[in-house]
Amino acid sequence: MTTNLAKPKIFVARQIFPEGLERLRAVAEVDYNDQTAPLSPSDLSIRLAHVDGALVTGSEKIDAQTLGQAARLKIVSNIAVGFNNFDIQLLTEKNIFATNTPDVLTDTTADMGFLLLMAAARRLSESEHWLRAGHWKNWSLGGMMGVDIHHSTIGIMGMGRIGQAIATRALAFGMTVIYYNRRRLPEEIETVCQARYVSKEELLKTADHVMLVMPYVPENHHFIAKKELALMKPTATLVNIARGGIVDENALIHALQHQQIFSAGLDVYEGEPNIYPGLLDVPNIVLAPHIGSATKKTRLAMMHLAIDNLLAGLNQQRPPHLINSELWK
Ligand code: 8YV
Repeated sequence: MTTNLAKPKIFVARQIFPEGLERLRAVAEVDYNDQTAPLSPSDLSIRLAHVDGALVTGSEKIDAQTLGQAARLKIVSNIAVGFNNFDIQLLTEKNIFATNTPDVLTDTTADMGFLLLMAAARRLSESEHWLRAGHWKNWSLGGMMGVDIHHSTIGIMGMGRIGQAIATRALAFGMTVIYYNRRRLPEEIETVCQARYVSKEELLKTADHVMLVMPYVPENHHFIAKKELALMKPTATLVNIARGGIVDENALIHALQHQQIFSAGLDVYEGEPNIYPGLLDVPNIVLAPHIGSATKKTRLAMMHLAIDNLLAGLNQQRPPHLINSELWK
C-alpha cells in the first residue's frame, strides 16, 4: 500500500537555474514563471493565491496587494539578502515566514563595492568612453587624472557583513577606515577591521571615499541628499551598492555636475531598472545594472540557500535564515 501525501505547492516567481528547479520539482508541485521579467502585482497576487510557498527575488513586492488572496501561504523566500521588498510586519501578522540569503554573497558584493570605488576614483568608464569615441590622440601629463585610493580614508556607512568585508579589503590598500552604523560595533570587530566609529557628519567631511552598504529602511530614504553631498570633499567619491532609494539621485546629479564631489559609482537606483533622467548624461559616474552579487558561483549559492529556506519552512523546520524569527516558537 502506498501513502499518497499531497506535495506542497510552490510558486517560483522568476527564471532560476535548472538545478534549482529540479530540487523543487522532486518534492513539490511547482508553478514556474520561466521569465526574466517580473510579473505585475496583480498577476503576482493571483499566482500566490493557491500556493504554500514562494521563491521570489528582490524585485517582487510582497505587500498587502500581492498577499491579498494568499490564504495558504506559509513562507516567502527571497533570493537576496536585502528584504526591503517585503512588508515584514504584514507577513508576521499573517503568520508567514520571511527568509533571505545572507553570507553567501558577502565577498562577491564587497568586491563589487571596491570595483566601483576604483573605477569611479580612476575615471575608468569615462576614459573608456573617451577612448572608444576616438579622442585619444596623445598621452598627456595631465590627462584623465583621478584621485588615489591607496593610503586614503574610506568611510563606510553600514558596517554589517558586507561593510566589514570592504573594510578588510581597504586595509590591504593601506587605507584608513572610518565607519558609521546605527550601533557601534563590538571592540573585537573594530579591531579586526581597524575601523574607527564616527558620526555621519564627521564621516562625510573626512572620508576621501564614501561607501554606502546599509539596509534600506524608511529612516534611510535619501540618507544622502543635498545637505550631505555638500559636506563631502570636492575630491571625494560616493559609491552605492545598497539600495537606490538611499541616495537622492537628483541631488547627486547636481553635485557631480558642479564638482561638489569628484565622482560616483552606482550599482543600484531608486526606480530601477529605470534610470533617473539626467544620470546617463553625467560623465563622472560609473553605472552598473545591480550586479553586486552577479557571479555564477554566488548566484547559485543564493538560489540554493533560498531553496533550503523554503523547503525547511514547508517541512515545519526552522528556515536557516528566518527574518521574522518571532514566528518560530
Ligand atoms: C540581488 C541584492 O541580486 O541580495 C541582495 O540584496 O541586492 C542582490 O544580491 C538582488 O536583490 C536580486 O534579488
